[in-house]
Amino acid sequence: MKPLPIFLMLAATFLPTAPPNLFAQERGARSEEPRGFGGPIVLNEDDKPAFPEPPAGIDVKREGIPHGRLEMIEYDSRTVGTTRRMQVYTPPGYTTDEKYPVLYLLHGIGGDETEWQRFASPDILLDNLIADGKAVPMIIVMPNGRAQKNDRAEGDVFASAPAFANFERDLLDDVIPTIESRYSTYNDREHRALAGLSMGGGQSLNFGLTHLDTFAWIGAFSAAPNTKPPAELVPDPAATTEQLELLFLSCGNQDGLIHISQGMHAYLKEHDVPHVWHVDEHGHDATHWRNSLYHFAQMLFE
Ligand code: FER
Repeated sequence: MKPLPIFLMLAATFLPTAPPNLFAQERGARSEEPRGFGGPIVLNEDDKPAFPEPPAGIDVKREGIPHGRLEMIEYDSRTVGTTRRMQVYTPPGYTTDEKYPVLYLLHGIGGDETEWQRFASPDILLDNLIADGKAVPMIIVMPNGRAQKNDRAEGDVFASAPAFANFERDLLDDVIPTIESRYSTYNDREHRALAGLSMGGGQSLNFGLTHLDTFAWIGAFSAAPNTKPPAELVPDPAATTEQLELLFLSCGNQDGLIHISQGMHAYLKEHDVPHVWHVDEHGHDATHWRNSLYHFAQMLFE
């Protein structure tokens, strides 16, 4: 038997019941949402919601409103040396007569380019927000953040952590140029957002905060331990503040990884870097990620 990943051993120590099954999500079982891992959880005074709970049905398809389109595309990655896949949402009425901002939306350690689809239906969620005038029409790109030749979420998914770091070059050198050559996009930092869940949240902070020349809008939902130390990501708080349009940090108060987000929040607060700090009542789960996307998307590109 292979040795257990360290986090599973830790989780087994802290959790009263069996560790959450990361792969329950793989089977699309939304009802089996893990309630967080890693622990113990110590909450601080300002670990509070910045937004109310969203109404029910935020990503339920509505008839009688315009719908966007979701497509799977392929691109040649020079970084990985393979043909890779990503999903692209184009908003209702998408036309090459106009230009659109782009949100790059990253998945977690057990997922791939289809994972967001299992947690939230981002396409339907955006259709609904746009119909209600709550979000601007935007393109959403859901790439595969595991930049290695076999990028399937197979075997010990924690062994692929280095590939999540390699994705920085794939994103900057391959994914973004592909999107900007094939779609009608604005190609400047003010019109690019980077956000993700868990491992993808860590990637968004690691890549976004060190490439503010590329992204002005950054979101991390339940950022994972791949997040680099805050002082490394924000060595010059005044310069970061100057460039950022939005830095959005969210986490559930039942998520055993909350110390990662708390550490980032504490550093930003201490150094007066404006950011959204949203702690809700959820865990390391689909509801937290779906709701975070709902709140984050409404703040983008305004
Ligand atoms: C870890 C615990 C969790 C870790 C990554 C994760 C790299 C990611 C979880 C997810 O993406 O859901 O120790 O280390």
